[in-house]
Amino acid sequence: MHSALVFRRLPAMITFKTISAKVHTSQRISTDEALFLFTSNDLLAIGELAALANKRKNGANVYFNVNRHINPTNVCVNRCAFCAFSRTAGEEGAYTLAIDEICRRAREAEQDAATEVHIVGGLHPDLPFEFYEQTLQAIRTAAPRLHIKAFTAVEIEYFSRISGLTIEQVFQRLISAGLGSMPGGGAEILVEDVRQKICPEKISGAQWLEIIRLAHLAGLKTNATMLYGHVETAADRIAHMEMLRTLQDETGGFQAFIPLAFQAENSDLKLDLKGTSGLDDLKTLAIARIFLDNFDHIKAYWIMLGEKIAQVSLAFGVNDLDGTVIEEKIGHDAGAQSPQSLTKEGIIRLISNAGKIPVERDTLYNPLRRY
Ligand code: V47
Ligand code: SF4
Repeated sequence: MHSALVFRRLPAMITFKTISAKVHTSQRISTDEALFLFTSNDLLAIGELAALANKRKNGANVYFNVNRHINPTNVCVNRCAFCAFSRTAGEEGAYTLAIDEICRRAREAEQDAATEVHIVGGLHPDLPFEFYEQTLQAIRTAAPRLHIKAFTAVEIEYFSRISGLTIEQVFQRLISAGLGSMPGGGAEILVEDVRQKICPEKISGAQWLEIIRLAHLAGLKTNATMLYGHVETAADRIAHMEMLRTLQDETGGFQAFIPLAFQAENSDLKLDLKGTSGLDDLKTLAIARIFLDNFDHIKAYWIMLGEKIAQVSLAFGVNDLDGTVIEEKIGHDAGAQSPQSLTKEGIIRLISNAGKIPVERDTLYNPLRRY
């Protein structure tokens, strides 16, 4: 009997040993294998594999930069359920910074030896596209040595809607005004039914990916984040990472992958959610390092993780600790217990006490100084 049944190939059995063999020989692991790792509680074994994958790419180097976050406005028409930072126009606590104030903060950062400003904000119902364009131009004049990393894919899509420009034209205008690269926010979980629960007003996962693809084609490097620890499953996290891995195969435009641990306070999701555990944080970072074989950098964002987990993560495949940040609002409005900024010396200490080499980098990962 020559039926298809007889000759069908049975799926290979997934064991930790088969995954380990793949990582040791630099082979890509499958989504099923990543799911297997999420169901394992052998954190140290997963961490060891992630550390190996990281060592091959980055040796003992751990990167950080000296940067400052500026959030021009917290007024946002989306009001995502997980976001404690945003306000409706006119609500108590709503603010919008004048361009002069944004420039003052950028100038101050440059004087304090920052190399980057990281600018993201809400989707304001009244500000025109020119406000954002002029903001970039004004920063470039006020603090010409700073690299401007600004605007998520969500903001870019909004700029296109409010200006009538295509996404490509928005990029051209912003790059001409001084945009140097983009952060990785707004990705949340790219799976649609999760988005419907946590951010129904936000652009779809497919739109996020398409705008990032166009950013990469326009020559901008970006990061990619993943907001985890709310209503999503392990399978959703893997589907999210799989979409990023596929796009990275196509464009090569992603620099770092940044899992963002959900902070539950003051958000509309808080009632039945507590946020993440240290074990989940480390496992997620380690699996990301193993699964995203085409990403050079896995970043532990100490603001959401706390300094201690961020430091321990350096033994679990992480090779980037973000930067000094200076004034963080998004995580702290949602109850993050970390400090609002770290000094450069503080970051260097975290890294060298973990037995790694602190490397100050610029936004595009050119090393500036090893400590
Ligand atoms: O997109 C919002 C997240 C992001 C909460 O690219 C929350 O270098 C946790 O993207 N709990 C903005 N997270 C921050 C961001 C980022 C941060 C640092 C570095 C980079 C980079 C990017 O913050 C949002 C959203 O996913 N967020 N609310 C919350 N309650
Ligand atoms: Fe607005 Fe961004 Fe907060 Fe969503 S996460 S409400 S888009 S500021």
